[in-house]
Amino acid sequence: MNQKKVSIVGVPMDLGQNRRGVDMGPSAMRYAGVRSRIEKLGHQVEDHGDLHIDFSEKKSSEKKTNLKNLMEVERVNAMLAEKVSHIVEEGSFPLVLGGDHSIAIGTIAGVSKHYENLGVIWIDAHADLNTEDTSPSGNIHGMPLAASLGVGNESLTSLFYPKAKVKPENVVMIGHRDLDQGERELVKAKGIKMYTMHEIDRMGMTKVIEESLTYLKGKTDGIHLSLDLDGLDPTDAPGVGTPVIGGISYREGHLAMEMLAETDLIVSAEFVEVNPILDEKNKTAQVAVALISSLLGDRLL
Ligand code: 6HN
Ligand code: MN
Ligand code: MN
Ligand code: MN
Repeated sequence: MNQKKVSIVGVPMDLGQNRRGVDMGPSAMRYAGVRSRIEKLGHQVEDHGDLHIDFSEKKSSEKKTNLKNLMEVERVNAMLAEKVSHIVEEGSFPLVLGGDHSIAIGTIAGVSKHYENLGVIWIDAHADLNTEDTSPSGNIHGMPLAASLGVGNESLTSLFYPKAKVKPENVVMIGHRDLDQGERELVKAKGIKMYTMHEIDRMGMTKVIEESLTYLKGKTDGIHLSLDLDGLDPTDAPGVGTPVIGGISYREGHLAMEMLAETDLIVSAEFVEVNPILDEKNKTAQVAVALISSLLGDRLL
């Protein structure tokens, strides 16, 4: 893989969901050696540190909505979008460490500003396609993909700039096994390409990634990877707030990252939902760092 400039941004966000501890995700991945692993690959790394989150705002938002902590989630995502956009402008690769998945709204907003047709590969147990009307929880981490497609509350859909950030035909979803009814309907209505665990079981990860890249190649001018660690099986990634059995194995995840690295189409990535309080000896953060390393070109030989 070509040498890159890689810019790390930590987002210790835990207001997009109910379980405390995911705010420590960026520290856990730093502790697991994310920077040195990337530097060993020959890339030049700059760590921008963590964005500031105002945890005191978590009580209730002043805007009348059932979206939990909307104001602070919105504020942090706007800051993140600005930061990520700046990193792209500098010609560096944004690597965002979460934090809960609500931060994908900001990452994608920042990257998509620079791409006419940004592709998104969304690896997750969940679809994150809820809106305030369909959400069973009011948790914004269940909504970032919908928001990026321009569906849902306007504070989220028009963040950073007032337009949908990605087109449904430029999205591929992988690893799903827990969908809410409204999410199923949105996947069908928008015709979004989705490889659930069923397809991974039947086709194997190799074919899933090959097909995904063929699908996105040509019509996209760059691909963002949004990887929720709960996409992996809880035996390999136990430190997540919403685990679902029957997920992607570490080996399959590792293979997927290596195949994405080979294409050189990935322009940005985020690794989210690592929760050290729920983890076993930082295992999930170590898995995340191993996947990051593979995505950025790590090979044995
Ligand atoms: N995640 N679909 C559920 C909800 O509350 O909307 C779970 C979402 C989980 C989101 O893991 O990023
Ligand atoms: Mn998830
Ligand atoms: Mn998610
Ligand atoms: Mn390997």
